[in-house]
Amino acid sequence: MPQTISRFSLLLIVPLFAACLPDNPETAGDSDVASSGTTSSSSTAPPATTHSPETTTTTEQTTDHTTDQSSTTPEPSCGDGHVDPGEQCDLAEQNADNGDCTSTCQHAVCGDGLVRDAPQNPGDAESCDLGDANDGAYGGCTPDCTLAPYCGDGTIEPDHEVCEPGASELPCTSKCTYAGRLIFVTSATYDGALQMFDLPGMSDGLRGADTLCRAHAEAAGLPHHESFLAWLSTSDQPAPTRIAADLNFPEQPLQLVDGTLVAQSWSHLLETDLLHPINLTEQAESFASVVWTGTLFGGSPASDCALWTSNGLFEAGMRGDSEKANSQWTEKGLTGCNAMAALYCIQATIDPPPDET
Ligand SMILES: [Ca+2]
Ligand SMILES: [Ca+2]
Ligand SMILES: [Ca+2]
Repeated sequence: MPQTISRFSLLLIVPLFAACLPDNPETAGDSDVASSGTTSSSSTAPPATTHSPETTTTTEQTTDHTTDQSSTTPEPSCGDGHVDPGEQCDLAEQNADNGDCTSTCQHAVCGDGLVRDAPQNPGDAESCDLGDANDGAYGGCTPDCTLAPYCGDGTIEPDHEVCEPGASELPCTSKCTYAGRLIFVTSATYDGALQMFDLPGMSDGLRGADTLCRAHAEAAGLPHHESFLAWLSTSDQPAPTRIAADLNFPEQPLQLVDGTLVAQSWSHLLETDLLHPINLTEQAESFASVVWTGTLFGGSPASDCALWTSNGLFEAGMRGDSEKANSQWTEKGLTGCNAMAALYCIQATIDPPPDET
């Protein structure tokens, strides 16, 4: 009987104990939060934070020490006076692009694009070096690094020069052209009415023709384009007289825009046949054309299409021929003013000629 009681009392105690268990999960939860909070607090503890800067300081000191060691053993380099791998030479401070050893520590050679001076060994010196372009073309450099033909070498290269400074009869410029005035035949043709009514106060077509010449010269980029005058006469204004009034250096030759000589001087233009027909335009293109001149060979006035104001069939004008070097360059014959013809244009102002040497 007593044992039975004791079992019964145990059965009562277990449910009572179990009744207390629902509180345990809450307790465990509080414990986790408290534990987590404790972990966080310990990770931000002052000792760890204090330790980090000490570690960094130690690393910096080590790095400084390593740098000091490397500066005492320099890396091989171009300019240190020793021929190192990848270098053909090294003359230290004497390395130079015009020297025997280049600034990149390579032997100076013809074809490297650098001009070697070689003052100690003139035979090794180069006059030029255009690298891959050492092809001997005019004005350039030969495969041996000597100068190709150029203006100033004393020899006239006909494909590129009409004269050489100091080696020609007439003064020659530094561009190997004569220091002459330009003359061209216009690349366009006009009828005999050359008057421009938008030019105020004009009583004849001469000024209109001059304006056309200047427009052609300017469009072609010719120097002193504003000074060009038309080789054109009226009965009271012969071309030689009105043009000569504006000429500077009249003793200089006349030449086509490519440098070809036409006349040795202004006076020769009036007195003798041309050295070459005036058959190049302002754009240096050949042009075979009749040309309004109103001027006989020698400079006297001829028929002028009513002062170059008429394009009438029954008015007449004197014309020349751009393919002729004899008197027909200006005096080929009369034709009706309704015909089309070009103009000869002469540069009045030229640069001073170079001193003869
Ligand atoms: Ca070196
Ligand atoms: Ca060279
Ligand atoms: Ca030459």
